[in-house]
Amino acid sequence: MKNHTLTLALFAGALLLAGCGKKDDAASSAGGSAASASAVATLELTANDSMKFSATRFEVKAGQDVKVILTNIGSMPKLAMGHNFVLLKKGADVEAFDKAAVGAAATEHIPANMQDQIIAHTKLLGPKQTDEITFKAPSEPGEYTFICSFPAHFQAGMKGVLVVK
Ligand SMILES: [Cu+2]
Repeated sequence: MKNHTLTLALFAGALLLAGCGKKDDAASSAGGSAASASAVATLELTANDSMKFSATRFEVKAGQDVKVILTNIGSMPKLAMGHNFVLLKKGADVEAFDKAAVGAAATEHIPANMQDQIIAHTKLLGPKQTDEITFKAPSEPGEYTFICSFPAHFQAGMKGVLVVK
């Protein structure tokens, strides 16, 4: 019985890996054509001591290279008011992710066991800090949620959507 469960788990894992690989391939091939047609989409946003992102909606093209620049313009200490930008995959359980993130202080509120739900994320930023990340937009059009995974911030409304056209 145990072996059977383990086999199933391994099989599911292999499927996930295979799925990821395929997606990456699709993204890079789609990105190849998109990149030549369009420049990098640069998304600048700030986060403040009132737990607000300066922008909550961005539009990009499928497979486009995306650069996110997040700046924490607040002045409260990082331990009390840190901010990050975490873009989740389609179908990710945002509520569950956020709950898990609360207990993930050791990894700056990025839950290690839910890395597979993340497309990209910045570092957790203290006051006046900036982080810049680049990634390829998903090849599948749709709406992708981003959040700040610092405890209580998502619940307070620190979230937005990346619309892939
Ligand atoms: Cu925050």
